[in-house]
Amino acid sequence: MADTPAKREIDRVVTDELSQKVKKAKADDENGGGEVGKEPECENILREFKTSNVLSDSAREKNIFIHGKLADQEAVVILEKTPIREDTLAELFSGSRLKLEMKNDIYSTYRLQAPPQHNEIKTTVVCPATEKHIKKYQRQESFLVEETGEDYQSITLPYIQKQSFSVQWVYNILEKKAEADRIVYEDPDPEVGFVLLPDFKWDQKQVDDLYLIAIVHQRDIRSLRDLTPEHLPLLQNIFQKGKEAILERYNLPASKLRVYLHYQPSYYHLHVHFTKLGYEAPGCGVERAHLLADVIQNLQSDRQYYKSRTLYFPLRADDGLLSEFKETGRL
Ligand code: M7G
Repeated sequence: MADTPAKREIDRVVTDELSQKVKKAKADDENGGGEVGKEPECENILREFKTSNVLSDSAREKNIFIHGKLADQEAVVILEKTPIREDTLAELFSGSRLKLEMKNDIYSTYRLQAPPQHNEIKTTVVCPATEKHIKKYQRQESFLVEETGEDYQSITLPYIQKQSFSVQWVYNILEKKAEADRIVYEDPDPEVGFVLLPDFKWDQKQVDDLYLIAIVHQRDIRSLRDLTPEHLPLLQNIFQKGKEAILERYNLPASKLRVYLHYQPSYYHLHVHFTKLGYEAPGCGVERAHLLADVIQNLQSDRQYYKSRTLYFPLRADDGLLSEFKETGRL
């Protein structure tokens, strides 16, 4: 990809936008207080965005995934309407314009035009986006795959060694080259240490959809399949300190958290998801999420658990790994 001034500007703005968000003050209750509108304004790089096609959208989730071009580079833009927060209601009621749609007896419907600060759309930009990113966000049928320990060695491992997403963004976080001001907690120990920070799916405006990830400092653990009892101190450390940090920062006790790993993950550098219980985060279903508490117990009771057990996971219709499973007659 040519390193043009336009590309450098997009890289700079995208990186800044992802990393410059002001560190959120401790939320004072479960609904989340927090700072709003303190992010620095930046140039509107999306003015130049040229839509190619809509990859998927959802009226219920109020989001849309768009494929297009930004300064001649492939890009994916994700737009998502954010939840209405209780602490904004007073301003919303007093500061909005109201247009009557219809009135009938005791019923009336309106279109409320909120003041700009209460009318934000969470926007994620992936640029330059690879073919794999475009596929990741495209609506697709899924198929459940059954992977034995041998299948992992002979099919999955060779595939992910040549085909997986870059984890440069992970290294940027670990090396404080990006998102350093968003870190909620860090244990710098090279063996059992990790960085805990908001997942970029979470706008941090309300605790109701809390989503953080703990990224381990060790760089050679790809996924669940690499875990052995030697990793128990690491996993227990993430579990314990992650829960403490979330209680401290967001006033959310462990009994309100869903702490899990994905199999298959999108990014093969071990990380743990912390989401609020009750929030249906994408990928929290039983076919993909493995509770960290279960992972720890499984390794305690069987050293070979994740080497030998058959694991099940969904793959999308156009996933290259699915083709490999089909070609070897495993599906
Ligand atoms: P995963 O289980 O590998 O895959 O999780 P998934 O994306 O299919 O769930 C990786 C997690 O990292 C996801 O929850 C992503 O939303 C999150 N994530 C991905 N990127 C590229 C970033 C990033 O640049 N910054 C942050 N903070 N989170 C990210």
